[in-house]
Amino acid sequence: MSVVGVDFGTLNTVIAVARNRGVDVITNEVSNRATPSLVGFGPKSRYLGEPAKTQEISNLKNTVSSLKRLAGRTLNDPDVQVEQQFVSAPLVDVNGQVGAEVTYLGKKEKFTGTQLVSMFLSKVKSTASAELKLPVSDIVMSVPAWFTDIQRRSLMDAAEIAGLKLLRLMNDTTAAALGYGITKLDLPTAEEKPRRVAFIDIGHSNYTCSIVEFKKGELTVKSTAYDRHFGGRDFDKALVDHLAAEFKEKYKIDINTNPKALVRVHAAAEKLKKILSANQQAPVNIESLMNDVDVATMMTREGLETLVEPLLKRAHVPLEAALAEAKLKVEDIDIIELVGGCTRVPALKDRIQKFFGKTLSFTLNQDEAIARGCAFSCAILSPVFRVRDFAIHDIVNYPIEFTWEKSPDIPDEDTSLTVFNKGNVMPSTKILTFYRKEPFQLEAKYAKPELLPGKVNPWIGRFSVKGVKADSKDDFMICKLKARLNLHGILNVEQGYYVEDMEVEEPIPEEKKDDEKKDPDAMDTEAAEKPKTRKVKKQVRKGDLPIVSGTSSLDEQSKQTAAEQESSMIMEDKLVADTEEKKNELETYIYDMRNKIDDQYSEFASEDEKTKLKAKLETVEEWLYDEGDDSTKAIYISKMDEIRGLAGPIAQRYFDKVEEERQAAQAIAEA
Ligand code: ATP
Ligand code: K
Ligand code: MG
Repeated sequence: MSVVGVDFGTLNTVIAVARNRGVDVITNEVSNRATPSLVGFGPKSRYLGEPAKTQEISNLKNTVSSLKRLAGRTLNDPDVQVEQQFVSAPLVDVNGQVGAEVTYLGKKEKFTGTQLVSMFLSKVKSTASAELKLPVSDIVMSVPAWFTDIQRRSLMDAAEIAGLKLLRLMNDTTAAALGYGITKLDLPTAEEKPRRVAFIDIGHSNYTCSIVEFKKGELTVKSTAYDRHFGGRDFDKALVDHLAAEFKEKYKIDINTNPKALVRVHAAAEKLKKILSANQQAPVNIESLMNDVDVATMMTREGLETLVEPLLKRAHVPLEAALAEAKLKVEDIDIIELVGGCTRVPALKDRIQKFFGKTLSFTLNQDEAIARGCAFSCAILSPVFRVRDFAIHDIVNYPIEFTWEKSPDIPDEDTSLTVFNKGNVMPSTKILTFYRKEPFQLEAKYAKPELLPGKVNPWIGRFSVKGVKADSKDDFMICKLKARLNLHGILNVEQGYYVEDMEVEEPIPEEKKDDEKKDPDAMDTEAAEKPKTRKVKKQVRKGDLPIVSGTSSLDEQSKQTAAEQESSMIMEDKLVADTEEKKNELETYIYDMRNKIDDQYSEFASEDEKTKLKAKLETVEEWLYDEGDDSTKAIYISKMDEIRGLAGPIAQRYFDKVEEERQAAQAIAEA
């Protein structure tokens, strides 16, 4: 069984696998260690990952990016309106969730954010299994810490649709923290002062700071703060706006009216930004950007810093918030670890360093730390792998409350309770007690909607508790409900049961004196005495209460349908890829035979055979450039067979001759 960690980024996705020797980041089909998080749609198939990037500029309307930031959101959410600035395909509403409308197989189709993510995860799955040469199922994937229940459920559904078993949805910075802690051999012991590390992740779209305490074998997240709209793409956008204004003035072209030009300038801006991280200035040259105009300009690092000053001014905000929430001061932080591509920007490093007044640490691989942390987590959770356990205590970022209708029999009962507070440990289970004579319902929702991203609906779920009734004396049933904020950061009411108050007899725990404890013989004499007991009131579990849950997760039927749809799209993509491969093979074979027939095969074919073969090569080649340009796999194979019918016997004679010579040479050598 495979053990896989996935850092599903807004721009790039990194896949790490745990093997016996340790954790490695794997490369994709073009040997890159990161895969573009992109999905494209074409007339015959989809393009996932690298191929999606290759066709992006020529197929903007049918290419979708920002996948994870769409999952579980709604079209009218102001956050999603921000996303549309970065996504070239039109975003639309699909049954209450935001999705994209694209032209696929010649038809207009709408796919939800969940489906788009599942398509990309199918690709992640095939990339990982191609590298591991094993089927891949168990994965741990990272998400921004600010993701809510509905976003997390959408990602869980997407993974399931793609045929993956998500063992844990792990917060980005927590994954980085695990990767950090699990490899350190010098963590403080339980009695010592914990080591406090600030993990700062600034990626393409968001910025997170977590303060984490480490002791031997465990990590505890003390606080997490974030800016959902702060990342490399905002730097790119600032550069693009600047360049657009400059080109308008200098060249009288408006790139904002030309989507293709805009995307090309975006790509140039990202490249420019990266160069300016290492150099003081850099040129921008784009040929024939639009209206046949070539553009050329220069940019300095200082110029870029001036453009992004509004962003840089905000750089301390998540840091301050994380410290305040952890009730710590900058002096309390021992180490500041930076991850995420955007932490390479010198001005940002500068601001962060000034804030802490301490040298920053870059001991983790900035691009791979999160994927590696996820792979470690997967190894810990996987039954087939043996790793030292490392306890992870994450934190609740949004308080969750339960509400219910007042019981008609208990007039002064409260009707709501905040069960998970901000700052509580996560995962966590809480037992709720209700006194009821009839089945009842409760609802879970986020207690402070103003903390949620954009316009996320605070509603989490409705839970109906069945099988509740009064007992024979018309007394209340004491109902216990197990509410769990699980490993993924998702809330469920996992179990219901009822109890009865009963008087039970139990042994009195004896307090032993210290010297007695040390004397092994004392145990024997004690055991000989009859233990003293006492009567206590206890709640004894009597039976289960079934719970029917309604949450934002897809129902089984919809998931099944989506999974079948995904499988058939995978088959179609594969057929198209195989067809293309057969066509290429045929082209190569024609080219190869044409060379050989007048070269090494020449003396093994009669004139008549040569003429026939050459004629065949010519007709098939003509066919290939004509109607054969877009044919089926079976027909390409049959054309290949037709040529082989003529070329095969000639090639055979050649190989026989080669073999004869080899044997003769061997005989001489052995003589
Ligand atoms: P997110 O975490 O926001 O979902 P992500 O995980 O895809 O996004 P990363 O891979 O961490 O993001 O970082 C990508 C960003 O880092 C891009 O904006 C990229 O341009 C930027 N980046 C990468 N290298 C450099 C560099 N040398 N200088 C400046 N920026 C860089
Ligand atoms: K990434
Ligand atoms: Mg990231």
